[in-house]
Amino acid sequence: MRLHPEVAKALQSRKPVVALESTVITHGLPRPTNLELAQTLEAIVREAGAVPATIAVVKGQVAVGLEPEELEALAKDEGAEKASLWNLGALLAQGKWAGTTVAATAFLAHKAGISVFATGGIGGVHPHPYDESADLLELSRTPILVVSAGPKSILNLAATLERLETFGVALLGYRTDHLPAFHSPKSPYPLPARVETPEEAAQAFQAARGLGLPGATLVLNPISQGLPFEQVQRWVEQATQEAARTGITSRALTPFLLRRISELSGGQTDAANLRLLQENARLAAEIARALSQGGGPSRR
Ligand code: PSU
Ligand code: MN
Repeated sequence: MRLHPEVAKALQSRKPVVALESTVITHGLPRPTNLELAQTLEAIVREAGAVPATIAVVKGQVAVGLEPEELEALAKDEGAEKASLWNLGALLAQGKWAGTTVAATAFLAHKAGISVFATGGIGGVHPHPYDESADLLELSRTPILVVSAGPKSILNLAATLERLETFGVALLGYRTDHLPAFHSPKSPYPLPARVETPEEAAQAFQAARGLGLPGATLVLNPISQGLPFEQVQRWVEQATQEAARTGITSRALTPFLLRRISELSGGQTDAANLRLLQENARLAAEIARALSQGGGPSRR
């Protein structure tokens, strides 16, 4: 694992750092939007006073913080793999390039000593065919703070929320009482806790870490100008039926569904995805700052 010098320095001096995942770059968004977005997220984190650490697999090495040329090469590489926990070791051994999922990024960021991580939407339980993201299990055993706009809208939200509860993942609605639904700011499902400020989110995370709770704290940040929930559900239903009919499963399922609802919505879901990613990066940087001002989370 290679720590970028700027990231290493920030961690040493307890300056705020925000980890960013990279499957959204390699598999979540169309080219060349993906590169622009990746660069924009890093810039947003910097503007908000934190150091960005985009995590990816670069030529068989885990990189925590990428050089600009590496970010560009990753975004342009159509053969880049999707690194989750089940293939991470093999991808390293084989010298591959890969985007890291939420599961892999959370694991690696925590290992590197980073406390805050921003993504778009987390993976979860798919309605059909049977598929469940490794994000859920990893979030249950990695004490890191993750900012997302909710589980991705292609998922069975009720089942995903149940899983998060069962697995003991701490959930904080950011200025909301209901689970945000990625492209939509609100779903019908109530959350167990709510915070109003980055400081309150940081305090809840520190309290959980102080106890030594094993799981992540998920800050759920509703998209500011989202799409109507029922509308998105209709696109998702059609895309899901197509996936079932054509036999798309496993790690190909999430990328297929995201691309298909983007086509069905005339690009509206991609526009929403870009917006929520930027909003989450900003909030994550604010929380990272609040954490570092509070002395940082107590370590186990
Ligand atoms: N957030 C986005 N777009 C994405 C993802 C997240 O806005 O493409 C990625 C994340 O890396 C997440 C992955 O971990 O999709 C989920 O894939 P799966 O369901 O196969 O675990
Ligand atoms: Mn899967």
